Amino acid sequence: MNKNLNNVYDALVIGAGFSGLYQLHRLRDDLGLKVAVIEKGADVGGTWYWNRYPGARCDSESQGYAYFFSRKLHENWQWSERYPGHNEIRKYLNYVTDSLNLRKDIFFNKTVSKCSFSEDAKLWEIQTENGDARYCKWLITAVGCLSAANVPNIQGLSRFEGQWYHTGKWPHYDIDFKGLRVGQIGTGSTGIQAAPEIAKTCEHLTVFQRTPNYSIPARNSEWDALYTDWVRSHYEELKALVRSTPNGHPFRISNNLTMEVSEAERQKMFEAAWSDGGLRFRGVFLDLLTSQTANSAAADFIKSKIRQKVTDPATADILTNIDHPYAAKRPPIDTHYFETFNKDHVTLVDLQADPIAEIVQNGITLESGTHHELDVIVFATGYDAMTGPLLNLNIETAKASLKSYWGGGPRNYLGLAIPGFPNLFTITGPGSPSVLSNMPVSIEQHVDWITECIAHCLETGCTSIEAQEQSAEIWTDHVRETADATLLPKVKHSWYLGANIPGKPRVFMPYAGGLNIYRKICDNIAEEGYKGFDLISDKTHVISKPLDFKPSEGFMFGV
Ligand code: N01
Repeated sequence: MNKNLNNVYDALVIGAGFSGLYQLHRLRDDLGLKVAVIEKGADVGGTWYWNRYPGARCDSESQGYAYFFSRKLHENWQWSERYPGHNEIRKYLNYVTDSLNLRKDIFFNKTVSKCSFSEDAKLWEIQTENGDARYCKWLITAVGCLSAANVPNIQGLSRFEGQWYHTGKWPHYDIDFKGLRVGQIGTGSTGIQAAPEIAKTCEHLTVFQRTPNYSIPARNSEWDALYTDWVRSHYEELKALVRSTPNGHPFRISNNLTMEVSEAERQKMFEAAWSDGGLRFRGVFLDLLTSQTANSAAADFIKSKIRQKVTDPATADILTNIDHPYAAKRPPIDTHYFETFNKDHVTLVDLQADPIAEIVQNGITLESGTHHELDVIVFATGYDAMTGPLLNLNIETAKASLKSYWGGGPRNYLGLAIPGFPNLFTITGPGSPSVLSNMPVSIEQHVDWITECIAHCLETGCTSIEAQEQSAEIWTDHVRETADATLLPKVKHSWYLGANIPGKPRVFMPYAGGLNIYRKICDNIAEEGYKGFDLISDKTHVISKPLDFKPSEGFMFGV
């Protein structure tokens, strides 16, 4: 180790998105620690630094997609639309960065290549691809759940003579699609946002659909001055709301059960939710994700709406040939997605009927031999979600690597800490509500918990904290059982299960018990002296807190 005073830190944070920025602020400004952030990109933003594809916009509503730790930050910021666009989110994160003077403690353009723990020095060594190394006692990953882009291994891509892009690594300049024939692979939340925008300017758009998807109209609109004033002056109410809902969104999930209202009433309620638009649709009934009958009612309603929008019945058939429960895959929301297929220059290709055989110099050829000539291919093909960004850090100790420990799928305690990896915390790791919730709200909860945990260690002279193996076993079982109580694991082709990545263990990754319940569990564990963790003091006295809690005293599902 080539350590000197300059490259040894109390804490290092990897990633400068929503989580890394807030974690830096809390550890540096509240605990007074020497902290730095190591960031791959050239600026702050995390997910939003990379996701600049046409139509990139957050599906969470603006009034809830923000930090709530500071009234001042809240009151001095103004969103312009119901859903924040990617440019505006970057502007917001830059505003927060500058307001809190965070930039001076961020190293940009540095990709972490390895994190190794030295048992002797009790320090993490963080190496980057540039060849430098930094050391810290506390290591916090803030790498996001959806940052490892997945470009599928389709034969022939290297031969393609046009341009190709992945939505999650979009160039930082405008691409002019005028006069170009574009092929888009993927119809998840991203593809559903991108297709209508690309279709506005390209000569021809061909959408290659493997799995059709439900989507609810977003009904985006500009905020008027009255609403802006309302949001600014209702900071406490909004904060209390997002922190109390199971999904962290600024709306409540109804207590109504789908089949306990009459058919007429049910249709009226679906219609009202459809008109309202966005992820709120999921909240119209309590049991949409726990009852197949309830879910089928919602699914039938949405399919009938898609049919009304799409003029060609054969195209409508392909778009509505959906075999999974509504919202069991991440439910997209859209602006004129289905209507895009009514345009003469937009073609839908059903890959279930005719899969891609190969990519050739001038386009994509299907197994039937049908060929689509293309100038551009857009991969809206998602991510090696949740575990991918963490495994890419090559985290290891002398005894184990994270890759080997997670060989059978992620295993940790609260999604926050991993046995055998001391003083390491994973913000929004697998096993936490993360992608089933409004991310900034989940992020604040994690960062606050980690900060209080480190403060506790500093106050009590504890030099090392590590999740117990038994805690990880109980928590991992609880995450699985909670998901099994819903329709979520019924979708076999879902990235929640890792099914989109060849060879990835099929394990349901996010915690489906609801952010509000999860928050209580985490708080109780902290209040009881970090139950389920081993805390080791300077004198190597082990203060072990055996885990005896039963995590599932409640259950509520959040989107
Ligand atoms: O990725 P996805 P995404 N051949 O994995 C298809 C978040 N997000 O980028 O379903 C052909 O959902 C794949 O098909 P299938 C949100 O959490 C947030 O759209 O595997 N097709 C699918 O259609 C979201 O869930 C916002 O059969 C292939 C698509 O590509 C997450 O990001 C906005 C293929 C991938 O869909 C990921 O969404 C947008 C192949 N070889 C996204 N491989 C916000 O609001 C994959 N596909 C914050």
